Amino acid sequence: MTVVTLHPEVADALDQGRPVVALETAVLTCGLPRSTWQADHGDCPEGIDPASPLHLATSRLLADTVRTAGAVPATCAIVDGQPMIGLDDATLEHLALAAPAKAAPESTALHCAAGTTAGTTVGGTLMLLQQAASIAPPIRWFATGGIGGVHRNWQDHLDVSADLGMLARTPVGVVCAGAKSILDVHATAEALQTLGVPVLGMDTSRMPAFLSTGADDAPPVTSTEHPAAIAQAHWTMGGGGVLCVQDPPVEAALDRTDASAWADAAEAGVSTTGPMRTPDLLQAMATISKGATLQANIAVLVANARTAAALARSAV
Ligand code: PSU
Ligand code: MN
Repeated sequence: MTVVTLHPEVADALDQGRPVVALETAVLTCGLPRSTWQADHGDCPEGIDPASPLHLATSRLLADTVRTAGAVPATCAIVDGQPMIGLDDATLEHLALAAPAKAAPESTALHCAAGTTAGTTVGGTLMLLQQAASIAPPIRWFATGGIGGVHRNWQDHLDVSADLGMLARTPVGVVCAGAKSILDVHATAEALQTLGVPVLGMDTSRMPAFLSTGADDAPPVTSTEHPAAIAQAHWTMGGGGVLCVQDPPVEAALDRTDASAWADAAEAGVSTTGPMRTPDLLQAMATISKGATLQANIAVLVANARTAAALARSAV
């Protein structure tokens, strides 16, 4: 039977009741470029090693951010068929060099059976966390950039991320900047409500738009300063995931009009269906915006990792 491997540092932290934050790796294997930071993208984001491939440098930065914020990073992936929670740097590099693949809820078991290597999506990461909770104290906090959701034009072609279903049934708090702007944000908010996922706004009462702040017509969220207490109550009542949303940091947020024009252009130019749809849309936005979406995406990932660490600390 495939049993998830907990890195000893993560296992010790959980046993001792210290804060742990889970990180996904589909953003590493599929969501970010494999080239180094390019000068024509503008200034290299702070903390990114300009000599390393951007996807690897970002994953390292996220783990460092969690550590600096006082929690233990639990980076998740399927490595040569083995589900792992907590990766050392050599394993992270192995993952970064492997062929791009993502392990989502519908494909995680397939990667395990085939012995392949893949980054876990939000939904895939939640599967690993769920299994880990049967062998160790549960990991309750998890950071990503923007979750998957209901794609635009769902009326013509139904494409809904398996992140949503997995989120609904896994008692973990996911910190994000809403759903990715390449999606139908209103439809995603409705789906979250249908699935019974509380959406808690941190310093915002509107669903953030991933790389820009939530618009006036963005779906309202429950504005709260105490997401950890609400999450705990939700879990005590048998609830599943809780979505904690925050706007991108002010200095990094994209102009809303630009961001929405880039998302529209990406949607119009990408015809991919299936699991590579989201990565292709993100890549198209990065190209069209000459790297501006990459700058913002990295800033959002870092800010969310920091907030998840603060929540994990407040909860222990
Ligand atoms: N957040 C980012 N970039 C990403 C993702 C999240 O800033 O690439 C990934 C997450 O792993 C998320 C996935 O689970 O995109 C959604 O993909 P799909 O729509 O195929 O479910
Ligand atoms: Mn899909």
